[in-house]
Amino acid sequence: MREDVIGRANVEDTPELQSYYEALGKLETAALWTVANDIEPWEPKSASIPVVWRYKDLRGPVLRSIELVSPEKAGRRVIYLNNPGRRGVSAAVGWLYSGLQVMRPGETASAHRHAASALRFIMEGRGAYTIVDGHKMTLGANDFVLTPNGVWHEHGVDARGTPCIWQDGLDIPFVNAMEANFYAVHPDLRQEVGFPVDDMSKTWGNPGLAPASGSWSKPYSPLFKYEWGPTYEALLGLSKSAEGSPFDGAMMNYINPVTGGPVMPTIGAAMQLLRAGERTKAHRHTGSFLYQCAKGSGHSIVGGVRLDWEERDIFCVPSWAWHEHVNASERDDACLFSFNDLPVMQALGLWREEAFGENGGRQSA
Ligand code: 1HN
Repeated sequence: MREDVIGRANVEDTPELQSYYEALGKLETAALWTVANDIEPWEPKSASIPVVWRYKDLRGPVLRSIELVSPEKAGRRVIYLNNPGRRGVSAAVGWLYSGLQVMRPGETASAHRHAASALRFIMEGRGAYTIVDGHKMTLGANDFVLTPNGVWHEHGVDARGTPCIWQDGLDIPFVNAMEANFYAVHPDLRQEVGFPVDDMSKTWGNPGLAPASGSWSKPYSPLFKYEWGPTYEALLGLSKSAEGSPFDGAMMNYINPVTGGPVMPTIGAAMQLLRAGERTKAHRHTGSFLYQCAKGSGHSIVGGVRLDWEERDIFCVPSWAWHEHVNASERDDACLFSFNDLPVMQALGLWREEAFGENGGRQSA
């Protein structure tokens, strides 16, 4: 990028200016032209780096934490994903946090709530449950569950279960950046279960149907849990009956059944199926994505970096990075779970998307 483009800051350093800048600094001020080109880039320049976190490398260390700390002492037993460009804000990509939480049979974590919104995507184990606002839900592999902002929640694993690992996703770096985070521990450390187990799935999780007498006006989805079985069936149906997206294959958004919109005000989520041999076109958009491979294997090219993935691997797509996905198998489909900050981008008028080849086919700067 040329620095001398008209309208861009291009002031040479002189000793006189240096002492002027120092004098301004003493007044807690600075000259805009010294930072203008950085704070006003031509297009988004993500500090996040494309990363793949491989489960075969992470699973051992995550299970090892069981021997080293208890959920009581640690608060929660989580190994979080650190993007090298975002260590300062503990983000896995952009303003999104993620970690792998592990619980042993019989363990519980105390109830709490926070202003940040959270989700879980179950990776392995039997017997996990979560209680969200008095609603208890059983959790199995590839189930997706919400703990929306401000809502009491706690997790555990039945004594007859197996060690369970799930991916947590939160907008905590974003909420911290907004300087709006609150955290509270439940006064009783646990909540009463106030409803039949899995009642929200039975009430709100019926395709094409909504309860005639039910009403829901909270800003998040009443369907707290999205099970893998019906999700995969829906993707298979879509993949056979429609072309889907050239950039994402057969992709379904998890939605709030009341509004048709995203599951939570700040976080959206989706599951996509890449058919055997499918290779998508490249595009880029504002907003950050974290993916987890729920089924199959393949690779994605993100910002010019090839990220190979297989089941349970997690990878990120930073804002405005070109990306495309490839299902390596000629026989089996591959499924990618993802969550993102698109609801924020859209609500704030910051959403932009570009297909590769548009705009003169430029590669990302
Ligand atoms: C949290 O509340 C959970 O509820 C997991 O299990 C991870 C990371 C940062 C802040 C709060 C949980 C979290 C978290």
